[in-house]
Amino acid sequence: MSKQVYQNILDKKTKQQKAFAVLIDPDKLGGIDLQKTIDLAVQFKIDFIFVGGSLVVTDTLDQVVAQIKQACTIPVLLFPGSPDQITPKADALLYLSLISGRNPELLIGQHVISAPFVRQSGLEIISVGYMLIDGGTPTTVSYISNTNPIPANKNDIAACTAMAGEMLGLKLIYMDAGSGAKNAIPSSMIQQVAKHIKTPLIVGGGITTPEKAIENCKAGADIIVIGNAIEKDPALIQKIAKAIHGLN
Ligand code: 1GP
Repeated sequence: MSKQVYQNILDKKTKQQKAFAVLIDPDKLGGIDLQKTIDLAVQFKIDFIFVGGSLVVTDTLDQVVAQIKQACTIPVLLFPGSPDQITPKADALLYLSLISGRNPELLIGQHVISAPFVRQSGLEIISVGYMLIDGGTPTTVSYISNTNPIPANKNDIAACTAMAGEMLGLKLIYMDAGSGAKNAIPSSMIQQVAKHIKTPLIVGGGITTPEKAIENCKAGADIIVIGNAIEKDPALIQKIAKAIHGLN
């Protein structure tokens, strides 16, 4: 099993290079031009493409990943809302444990059930401490996961949760305000978390401007994930890529 994607993330962090990931939700394809998004991602040298969503109700995952892989060499990471959102066509699987919540199914239960299938997939498995942060409005992921997000002003809880995840051996920490969040994660919280961990830090949810992406990178995010805003305006890929890569 290759370890290329995680090594790539670690190398970027070592070189203090900030990265940009575009999130593609297979359910939203009706509204977006996938090929156009891929072309822009290639043109503006996006670092990663995440594919998934908290409620994938269509069966297009396989097809979407195949189309991306055919069109480019950008690493494709699955960001699954449930164990059935897995295809061996991707490069790696973000193997999420929802450490901000207290729903045992999403901490370990579903992992146990899907373990043989996940291993068999041959995907590079990257364990992730996934932390939901209150983004000011109930999101699909908080509803579906049946968990409470960490309050946006509780920086200490976020930092302790991330530290615990790191000490448990999780390879990445992902702070997410949820797709389409009203409020992105406050920079002070990102700063507090980044100060306490060495693990690469992914930040997403409700980021809609290059300014916010820059602010979050400066606060300590290593990878910025944007989905919703790009679905609405694919041209934003250029502006955000310039902003994030301009820091490197
Ligand atoms: C959601 O972090 C991602 O899980 C991206 O969020 O769709 O709001 O950009 P947006």
